[in-house]
Amino acid sequence: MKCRICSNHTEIFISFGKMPIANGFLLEKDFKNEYFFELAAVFCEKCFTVQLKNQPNPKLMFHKNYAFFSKSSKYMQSHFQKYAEWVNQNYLTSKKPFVVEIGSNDGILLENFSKKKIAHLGIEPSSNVAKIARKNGVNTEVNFFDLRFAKNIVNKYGNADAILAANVICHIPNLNEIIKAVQLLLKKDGVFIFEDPYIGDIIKKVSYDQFYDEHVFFFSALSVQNIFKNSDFELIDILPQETHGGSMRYVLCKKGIRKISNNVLKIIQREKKMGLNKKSTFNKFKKNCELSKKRIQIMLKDFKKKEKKVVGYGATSKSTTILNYCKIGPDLIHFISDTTPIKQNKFTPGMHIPVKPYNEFIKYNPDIAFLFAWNHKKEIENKEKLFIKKGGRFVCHIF
Ligand code: DWN
Ligand code: SAH
Repeated sequence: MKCRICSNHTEIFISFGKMPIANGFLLEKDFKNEYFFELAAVFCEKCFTVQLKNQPNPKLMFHKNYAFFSKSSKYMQSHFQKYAEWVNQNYLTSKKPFVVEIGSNDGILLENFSKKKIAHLGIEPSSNVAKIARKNGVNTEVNFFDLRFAKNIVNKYGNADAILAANVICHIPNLNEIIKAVQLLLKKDGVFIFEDPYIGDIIKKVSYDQFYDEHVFFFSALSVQNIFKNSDFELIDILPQETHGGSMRYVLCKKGIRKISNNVLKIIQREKKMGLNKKSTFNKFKKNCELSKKRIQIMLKDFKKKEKKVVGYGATSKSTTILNYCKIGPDLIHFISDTTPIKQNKFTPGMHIPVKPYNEFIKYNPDIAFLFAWNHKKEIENKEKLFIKKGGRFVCHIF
């Protein structure tokens, strides 16, 4: 296929096989109409982006019943509070700043600006999560962010001092158009800041479960520099984040406006050493995914033989890739507990494991919990001290 960024020819380095919509939790009556596509990834040897070969239509993923609510993690709430403070202190210098967020979900980040009475706008296509944001005082427009919509925003609200995004730029396939939209919406001296799961961490940890329908791009500093090469923007800072199993925050502004931090060169050099610009790195990653798959299958079959009570913890989007790639069904994992009401009493996409409310986890008293929400390990282990004390074990494909 052609690279979405530079039109270079690319080839698949890994296929995870047939996959359903990662957040498409469903009822038994809908099993027969379930949607599947091939989840495969390519690496562009020219601009160094990793991307999905096919991505389902965004309307199949982001809609009035979107199943992910950002505020389901306390740790993420504090992360976004700090993110907002950092933006406020470093980048909001005008008298009456205006902050725009792309993919604002339930308002987890923008509520921190709203509380300080700072003018803000969230752009969020999933109306159910947007409704919660509005209820909490976060000004939100229900729409996909694109060039046409950016023009509407400029007309209605004016230009922005800062455009923020977390875990969403990697979701949007027409990224070249998004850059034009950001260019149009931002003030001359404004900043564009986004953070997403980092391909360097994915390679190192073999966290292949970051590959699912919503994540169409996997960025590195090297690829971000190339992606913005032909725009008005330059990369002025890069800040590693612990969130979502290892993320990277990128700060961009119009060329020549601000000083470029030493972090940029440092991280780019580190990435070259890691081989994030080489196809062979991704071929090796594929082999590591296959090994991880075998290990997980052997482990779960062994638990079954020993008649252990095994459940899943956190019906994450990521779990859809693990379950379908490793062919793990309800015979190996009896149910998955999750605190999100819209997921409960439904089945997981593709492998159809029941999803139950959190209190079922406590009632069932399992021997083993597969930690699908491994990125929230610290928060969850803290909450589950009793489970661990009673001999309960968390397992995962990562550790
Ligand atoms: O990029 C994305 C990130 C930001 O969020 C989206 N495309 C979709 C989503 O990915 P995810 O579903 O993999 O995210 P999480 O944050 O790993 O999901 C955690 C899940 O676990 C939620 O459904 C809530 C649940 N949970 C729980 O049951 N008990 C979470 C915690 C912390 C808990 O204690
Ligand atoms: N920023 C939040 C939510 C991430 S999940 C966080 O970090 O927790 C991704 C969100 O982006 C979803 O709420 C989804 O509806 C939204 N989204 C997807 N495509 C979008 C687009 N083109 N424009 C704006 N938001 C989008």
